[in-house]
Amino acid sequence: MDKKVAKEKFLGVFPDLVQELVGELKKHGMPEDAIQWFVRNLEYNTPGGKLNRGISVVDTYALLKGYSSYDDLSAEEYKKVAILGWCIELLQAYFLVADDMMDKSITRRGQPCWYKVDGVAEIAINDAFMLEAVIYILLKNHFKADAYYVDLLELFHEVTFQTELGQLLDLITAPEDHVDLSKFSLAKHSFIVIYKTAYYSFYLPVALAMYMSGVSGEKDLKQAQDVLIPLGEYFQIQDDFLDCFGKPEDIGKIGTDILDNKCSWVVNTALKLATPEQRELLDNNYGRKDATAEKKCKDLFNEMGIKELYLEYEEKIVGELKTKIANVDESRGFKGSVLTAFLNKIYKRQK
Ligand code: GPP
Ligand code: MG
Ligand code: MG
Ligand code: MG
Repeated sequence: MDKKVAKEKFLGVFPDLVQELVGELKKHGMPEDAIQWFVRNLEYNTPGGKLNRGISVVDTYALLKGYSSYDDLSAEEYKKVAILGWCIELLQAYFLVADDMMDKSITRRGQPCWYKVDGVAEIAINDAFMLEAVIYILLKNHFKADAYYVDLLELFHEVTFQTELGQLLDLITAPEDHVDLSKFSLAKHSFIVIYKTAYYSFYLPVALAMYMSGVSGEKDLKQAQDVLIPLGEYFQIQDDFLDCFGKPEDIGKIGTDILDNKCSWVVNTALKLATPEQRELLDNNYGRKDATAEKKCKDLFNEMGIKELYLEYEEKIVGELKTKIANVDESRGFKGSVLTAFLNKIYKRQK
């Protein structure tokens, strides 16, 4: 399926869900201005991203069912699996609205962060809660009669909690106003990115598709998790690497991790190898809101060969992931190709 066509089809489901949720507010007798606010919250924060997570629920489901194209799914079946995809996009919207307030960010997806929009401010906190709450309304409306309904609920709750654990550690490890590199380590980096990103971005879409397709025994969920969690960690390490070494015209943003005192893979790798002099340079220049200090850190990272270490890491992790995928036991209907599809999407990505 062509990527653009897949996205268009997925986006085509969203207006129906907005209408369905508006119906829920009407049942409660909410006045028109409140309904309009809610619709604006949904539309501003949910469909504007790449939608990779949501679309991969549909793609994974089709692969597990042995369908060769979306045309093999009935309209009803497509809508149902797409709703699971939209539930991840709602979860992501909820996280990002809240995260932007915690991080005091200015823009997101090329527009002002929701809390920065005129008249929104702290109401964004309630809006974030509502983005989360409607996940469970959609699940109830569309999956209550299915045997795996409780599995879906438990999965969303568990993954949400894991993401919150990652967010907590992220926030207390790199406070904005206080640089303390002794709080950083590659082990802490690994914990943060696995909890903050890998569970909801990589494991969740596949696990949802597995429940809906019925290929969801404990052993198979574990096989998926054993690849998708390290794969999600690899994805975030790429993100950290590109923040420092990627070209803005490729990555579509200007990296700010050094200026922002981020506990990124790049600085952690440098800290592990730094001589006392190099460490002092980092202590004095990392996380300062200052372009000259940022340049000194970048020059040091180049001098220390962080780029080469990244390429070494990449070959090593990809080799390990390929071996794990090759050893997947497909006897119960799970397919290694689901995992290969994810790996191929990110290997050597420049953006
Ligand atoms: C974004 O990370 C934050 C999350 C994915 C999780 C937020 C979790 C909550 C429980 C609110 P980031 O701040 O490192 O990335 P970005 O640069 O996109 O803001
Ligand atoms: Mg943020
Ligand atoms: Mg954050
Ligand atoms: Mg980043």
